[in-house]
Amino acid sequence: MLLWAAGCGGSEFSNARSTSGTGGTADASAGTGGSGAALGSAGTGMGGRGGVSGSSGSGASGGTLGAGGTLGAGGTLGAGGTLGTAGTHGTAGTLGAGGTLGTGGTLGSGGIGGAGGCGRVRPGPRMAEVVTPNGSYCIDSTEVTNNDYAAFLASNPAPMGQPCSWNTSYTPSAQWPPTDKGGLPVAFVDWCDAAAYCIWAGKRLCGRIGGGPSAPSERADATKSQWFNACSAGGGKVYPYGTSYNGAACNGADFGATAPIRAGSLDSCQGGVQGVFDLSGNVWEWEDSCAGNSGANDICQARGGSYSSTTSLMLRCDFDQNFYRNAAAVDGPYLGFRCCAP
Ligand SMILES: [Ca+2]
Repeated sequence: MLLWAAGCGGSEFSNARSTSGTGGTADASAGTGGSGAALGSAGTGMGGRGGVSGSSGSGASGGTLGAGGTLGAGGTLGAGGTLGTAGTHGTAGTLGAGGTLGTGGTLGSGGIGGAGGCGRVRPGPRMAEVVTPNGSYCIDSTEVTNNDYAAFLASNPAPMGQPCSWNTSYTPSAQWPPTDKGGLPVAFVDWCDAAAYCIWAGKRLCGRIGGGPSAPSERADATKSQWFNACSAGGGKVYPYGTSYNGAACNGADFGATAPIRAGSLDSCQGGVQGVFDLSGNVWEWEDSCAGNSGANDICQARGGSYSSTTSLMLRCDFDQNFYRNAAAVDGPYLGFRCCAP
């Protein structure tokens, strides 16, 4: 979302409010500014547009675009700003005033593109940004719901190739169409249904930080597994809400609901990333982490436990449950998914 590729002042920015060449400011999630590059000769230089273009910040407002440059001989224009790291549900940044026409000024460089893009409008749940030392990514704030999944089916999605060429239908194997479409997590889906949905939504099934699948051996490695990193807040938590088990926090068997609840409806089950819900309990969540890449009988992992998980162990962030890729004999009302990006 590079709003300003380079300074280009002139009369269009003659209503400058600023005489300073500095760029604008960004919110806390904004990146750092690029420096200005010299340009222009005396008498003909053009005002640059520096500043910061905040994009959607995580829970914050975007940055502002800095003011332009100065008028006068030898004046300098503001250094280019930065484009804020994109995040979730932030507001767009505002534009600063343009620079005035100067002579011999320097032209500010453009900003730096934001890394996240989690706030971009995509089908399915709103996404939250997860920042890690190994790179940032986005994760769905909730499990994918029946409503979300119905939109996918309505698109008449095409079959996938291997390892999913055996999967000729994306329709859940039971309870479809759902009697209650109101935000309950979709279930009765196999790995390929989940993967195809995420691709359709411009996302991917949560896998390895940086791209590709996460190896099953990396299930509790916060530097590798997107799902685990988000659940454990970078490895610092055992459960998304803390280090000690609380049977009343999330929808495991101890919660007593005995069925899935509306995705994201339980405030006490928020975390490890702020604004992300139900990483423990409600429904298991397929992960892009399989042993083998052959087809229906590959062993793939699901994460987080479900409403029917009777032990705290199964509801931990570092636990994984093995299922066949085609979910044969085990797909049920307790098995769903969420997506990540990129
Ligand atoms: Ca869950």
